[in-house]
Amino acid sequence: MVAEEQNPLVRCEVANQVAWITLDSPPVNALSIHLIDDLAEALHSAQPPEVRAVVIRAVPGSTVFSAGHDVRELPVNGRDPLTYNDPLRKVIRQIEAHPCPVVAMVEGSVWGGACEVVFSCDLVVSSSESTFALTPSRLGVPYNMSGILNILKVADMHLVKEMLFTARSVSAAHLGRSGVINSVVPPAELGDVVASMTASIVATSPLVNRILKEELRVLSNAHPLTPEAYERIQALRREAYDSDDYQEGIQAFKEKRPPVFRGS
Ligand code: YXS
Repeated sequence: MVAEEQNPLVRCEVANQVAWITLDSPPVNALSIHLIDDLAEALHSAQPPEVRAVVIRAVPGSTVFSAGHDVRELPVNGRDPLTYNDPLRKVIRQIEAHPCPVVAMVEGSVWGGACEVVFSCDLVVSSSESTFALTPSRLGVPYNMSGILNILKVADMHLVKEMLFTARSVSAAHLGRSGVINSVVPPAELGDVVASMTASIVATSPLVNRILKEELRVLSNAHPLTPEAYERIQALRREAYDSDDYQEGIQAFKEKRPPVFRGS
């Protein structure tokens, strides 16, 4: 719930059956529990029939779309940092289950879990000046299975491995050429391109869009996974979040210094 006494970190305005949801948590839209609660509330309020399309954006002119998971809220006591009920996981599932097409309108740089939020939207329109970085290996974080699957749904394996293993920023143009981003446009055209796309969505059947979106979600998640395979991946992830590298990654971030990983 958006608490009355707190300034909501997310705004939602509806016009012409399009819900414009703006992340507004300076300085970097870190995906904190508070921001995600407000984003969840905004998504919950933006429903048919008043709404037929949703846009998630940052404040116009932002240099950072979102810095990803709030590092200050990552556990450092041997607990899995990205479990089913982690706020980031919850809001990504909410975007995937939303009955309307959700468009990510990206300006500024996108980091870590915020890349997955963007990639989990149904369509992505990005400023040509934007960059995207997947940073688990720079923080020592064992990204979770659903998150990795969501990234693999939109990007080829070599691109995913490049982004994960290097933690380097990749340009919107590169992701556009790779089919990860639907449209890469000059910053000045971003608003018009998104408005045109959402107007086309609004003009189609909301019933068919809702059904097709859920059909695509179910089909894209249809992966047979044996209990043994699940347990093996969980054991690997535990090896990471129980490691000194995990502690070092988060401590280095907090101390604003490069991490020194020792692989244990
Ligand atoms: O020092 P103050 O108090 O002013 O705070 C600084 C930063 O510490 C803070 N901040 C964050 N706080 C929590 N969580 C974050 N993710 C985060 N990012 C930044 O914001 C204040 C301004 O940051 P500063 O001075 O660095 O601003 P800048 O404009 O020079 O640089 C902006 C960024 C976003 C390029 C830079 O802050 C940055 O590289 N942030 C970390 C991006 C990142 O690695 N995100 C991944 C988070 S972890 C996550 O999403 C997943 C769990 S995973 O790791 O698996 O991908």
